[in-house]
Amino acid sequence: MLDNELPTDSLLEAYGRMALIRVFEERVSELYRDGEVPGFVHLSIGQEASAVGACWPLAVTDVITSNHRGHGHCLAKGLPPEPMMAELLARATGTNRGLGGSMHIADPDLGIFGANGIVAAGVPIAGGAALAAQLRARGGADSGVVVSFFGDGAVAQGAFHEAANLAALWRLPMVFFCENNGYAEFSPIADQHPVPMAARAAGYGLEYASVDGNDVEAVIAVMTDAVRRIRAGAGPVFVEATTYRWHGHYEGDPEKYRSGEELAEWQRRDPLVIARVRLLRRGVERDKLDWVDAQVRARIEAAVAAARQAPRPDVSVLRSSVYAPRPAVAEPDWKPAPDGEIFRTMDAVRLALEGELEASPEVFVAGVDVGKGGNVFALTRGLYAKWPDRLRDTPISETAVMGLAVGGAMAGLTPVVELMYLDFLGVCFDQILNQAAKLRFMTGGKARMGLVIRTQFGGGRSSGSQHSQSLEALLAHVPGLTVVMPSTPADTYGLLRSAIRDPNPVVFIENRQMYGMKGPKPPADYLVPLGKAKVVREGTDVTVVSVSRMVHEAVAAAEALAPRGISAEVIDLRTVAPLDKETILASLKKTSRLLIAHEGVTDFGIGAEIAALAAYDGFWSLDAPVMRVAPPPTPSPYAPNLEKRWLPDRESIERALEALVRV
Ligand SMILES: Cc1ncc(C[n+]2csc(CCOP(=O)(O)OP(=O)(O)O)c2C)c(N)n1
Ligand SMILES: [Mg+2]
Repeated sequence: MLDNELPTDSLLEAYGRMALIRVFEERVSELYRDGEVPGFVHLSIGQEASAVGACWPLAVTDVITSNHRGHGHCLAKGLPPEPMMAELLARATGTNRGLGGSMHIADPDLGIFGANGIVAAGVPIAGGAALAAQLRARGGADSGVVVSFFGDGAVAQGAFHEAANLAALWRLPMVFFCENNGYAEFSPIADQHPVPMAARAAGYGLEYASVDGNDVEAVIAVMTDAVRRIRAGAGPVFVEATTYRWHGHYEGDPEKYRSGEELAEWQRRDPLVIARVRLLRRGVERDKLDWVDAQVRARIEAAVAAARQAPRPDVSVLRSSVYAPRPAVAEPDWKPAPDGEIFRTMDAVRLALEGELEASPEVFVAGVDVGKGGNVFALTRGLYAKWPDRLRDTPISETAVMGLAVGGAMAGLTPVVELMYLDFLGVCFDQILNQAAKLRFMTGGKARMGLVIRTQFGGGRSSGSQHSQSLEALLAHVPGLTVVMPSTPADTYGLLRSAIRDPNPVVFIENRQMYGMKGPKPPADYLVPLGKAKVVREGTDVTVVSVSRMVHEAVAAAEALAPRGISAEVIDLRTVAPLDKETILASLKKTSRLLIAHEGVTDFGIGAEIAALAAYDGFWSLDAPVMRVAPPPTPSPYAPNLEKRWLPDRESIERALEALVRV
C-alpha cells in the first residue's frame, strides 16, 4: 500500500464527490450557453481533486473561503447542489436567495464563508475566521481550522501578502490552499511571478507543501496531515496544488492564450479517471462506478428541474437584506447633574471599549499599536493588561486588519478594529466596500456582519492632505455601512457601546481635535440609538444640520446670532448613514430654511444628500435656497493661514446664516 493510499470505500466516496462537482459544472455550462444562468460563470472542471481533497479532513464547524471559481469548493465542503443550482438560476430558493450568483455562493452555517468576486479578498477574511478559531481554542489542542482557497494569480495581490504575514506571525490555524492552474485569466504563471510559490511561502515563514492537485488521494494525504498538525497548534501551512482548468477562464472565453495540445495533455490526467482506474484496480466493479455516476446525474437533473420550478426572488428581498434589524435602543432621558462627574472624549472611547470587552468574551480589539502600545492617542491604554488575548497589536496591514473584522464577525465574534487615520481607508477599502458592506446582502441576509471600524480624523492642526480628511461621504455612499460621527464625550460613549452591540458593520469616526474635550459623564449603562439625529439647540428661523466637531461651531454661530434676533435650530446628525430624515424634515417644516455645515469638502459631500432631501421631501417647507458651508473642493492645505481659510468655523457659519435669513 502506498503512503497516500486511502481505504477503497473512502476513495469511492471521494470519487463520488468529484463526480458531483463534474456533473454539476457540466450542466451549468449548458445552462449558461442556453441563457438560463445569467452573469459570469467560472468553472473548475479539471480541478475537482484539489477541492475534494482539501475539504476532506474538515468538519462542518471548520471554515473555507473561496474565490470566483468556487462551485467545487462549496460542494466539497458540504453544500447541497440543489440550493446552489437554484442560486445559479437566480431563484428565491437559492443559497443566497438570488442575491449572489456564481461568484458569491456562501453558507456561513456550513462554514462556507463565501466564494468571492474580488481576487484574494477571501484570504484576509479567512484570517479573521482563523483568529476566531484560535481564540475559541484558548490554547487548547483541538482548534478549528480554516482553509482559504485561491489561485496562483491571487498570490500577486497585496491582500494575500498581508494575510500571509499576519497568519504566520500569529500562528493562525489556517491552510493557504493555492490551486495553481498555470493561468491567471489569460496570463501564464511565468508572466506573473518572479519566484516559485515555495520561495514566497518561505519568505513569510509559512510551512510549504506541494501536491499533485489532480490526484485526490495525494491531496487528501497532504491535507489530512496538515490539518491534524494545525489542530494541535502548529502554525499555518501553504499548500500548492498543481492542476488545470479545462474550460476557459470564464464561459465564453475565446482561449487564445493556450494550445489544444496543452489542454489535451491535461485531459489525459483527468482526476476522475485517475481515481476510477485505481478503484477498478482495487477490485471495485465497473457497474458500481457507473451506478455512482448515474446517481449523481439523476441528482443534478432533479436539482435543475426543481430550480426551474422555483419562484424568482421577490423585490422585498433587496431592502431586507442590506441591514440586519437593529436592537431597539431608546433615546436616553439622562440629564447631567450640575455637579456631576466630568470626563474627556478619550476616556469615553476607552470606557466604552472596556465595558463591551467586559460584557462579552466575543469582543476583540485589533489594530496598529492598540494593545501594548495603548494607541497613538492613548485611547486603549490599560486594556491590554486586562485582556492580552483580545487586544491585538497588528502589523501595519490594514487590509488584513479589516479581514480580521469581516471573517471574525462571520464566525460570530464581535470585532472592534482600528483604522489609525480615516485617510488610510484607501489601502483597505475593498474589505470595507465589497466585503463588510455587502456580504450580508449577497448572502440573502445570512452572513453575520456585526463589527466596528473605529477611526479618527480632524482638520485644523496642519496635518496635511493625507491626515486630515473627512471622508464620511465616501462611506455613507456604500449601502450596508452605518457611519457614526459623535460630537460629545457622552455621545461617544453611548454611540460606541451601541455600535459594538449593533449587528451591522459600523464605521465609527471620532474627531481627534475633540479627544481632550470635557463633558458630563453618563451612567455606565448609557446607550445612544444609532440612526437618530438630535436637536441640540432649538430655534425657529433657520435649521443648521451638522455633525462631529462642526456641531460646536454651528451652536456657537447660533448663540452669536441670538442677540440679533435670529433664532437658529441646530441638529447634530450623530449618525450620518442611514440618515435620520424625519428629524431634519420636522425641523425644516418649522424653520423653512436649511444650512448644512460639515468638514468634508462641499462637492458631492453629505450636504448634497441633505439638500436633495430638502429639495424633494421638504420642497413645500422651503422658503429659501438650501446653503452649504464646507471646505472648497481642494485637498486640505498645510500652511495654517490657508487651512484656517479652508475649514469652516463659527464665523463662516454665522455669515452664511445671516445671508440665509435675509433671503
Ligand atoms: C482585485 C481583482 N482584480 C482582477 C479581477 C479580475 N479577475 C478575476 S479572476 C482573475 C484571475 C485570477 O487568477 P487565479 O487567482 O490564478 O485564479 P483562476 O482563475 O486561475 O482560478 C482576474 C484577473 C478581480 N476579479 N479582482
Ligand atoms: Mg490560476
